[in-house]
Amino acid sequence: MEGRLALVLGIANKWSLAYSIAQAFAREGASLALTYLGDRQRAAIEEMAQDLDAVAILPCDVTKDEELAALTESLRALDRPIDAVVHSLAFANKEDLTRPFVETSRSGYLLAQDVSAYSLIAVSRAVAPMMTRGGSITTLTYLGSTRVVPNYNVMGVAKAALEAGMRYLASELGPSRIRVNAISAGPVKTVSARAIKDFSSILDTVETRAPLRRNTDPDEVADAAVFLASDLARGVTGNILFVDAGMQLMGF
Ligand code: IMJ
Repeated sequence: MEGRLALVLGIANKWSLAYSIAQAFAREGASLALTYLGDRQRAAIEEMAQDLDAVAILPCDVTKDEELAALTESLRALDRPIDAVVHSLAFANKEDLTRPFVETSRSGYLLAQDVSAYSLIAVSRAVAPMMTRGGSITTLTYLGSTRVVPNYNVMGVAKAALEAGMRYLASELGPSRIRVNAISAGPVKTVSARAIKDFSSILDTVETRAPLRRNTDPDEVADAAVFLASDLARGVTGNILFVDAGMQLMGF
């Protein structure tokens, strides 16, 4: 990844998958641009950005068109092509991940779709003009898009939309030599996952049942992200790469 520039969205703290991914890109020689949500997170990621030798730390609330427009301008000002984009962000209201799915409110549904699915389209549009030598866009998804996972609820519907959006973007951006893929990661104990009821029992189940008999390591997800962004994956677009110790295979 020497000489390449990667934009990583979604680092909230040092447990974020986006942080593991940024570290792997840095290890492989890429330059990094990072985005954060709100002033509180700027302080939180500043130190990580320094360790990563990031060339830019930019604000980006993906629900705000003005911030996306400002992101485009800040990236344009870097005056160098962007080669890789990693979209690693999602949000749903806590109550929509705990109460029965049938109780999902219209506003909760729209919020989950806006942050977790529409944002891939909006970010792609914002950065594509700088991807002048082609490149790759990678998003993070989860099995709950296609299978029912207890409590995943409105996020499952958002991930289904995210994956479909990924395929349409892959089709449309392919002629510009931009590949678009998703990584479907197994459960990882991030801060956003820790908030989830019975998460430890989900991790225990994976350890017992997954073909590799263990959970997913964030570094495995990060290495897969480097692969997808690299020339090694030059023929891969519109794909979902499962990095989940094989859990996705199991029917029983
Ligand atoms: C999330 C909810 C329910 C079950 C879950 C998860 N399982 C896994 C996750 C089994 C692995 C984590 N995941 C894949 C997510 O996409 C999480 C998204 C998320 C988490 C929160 C928690 C705090 C909050 N809103 C959230 N929005 C999205 O307030």
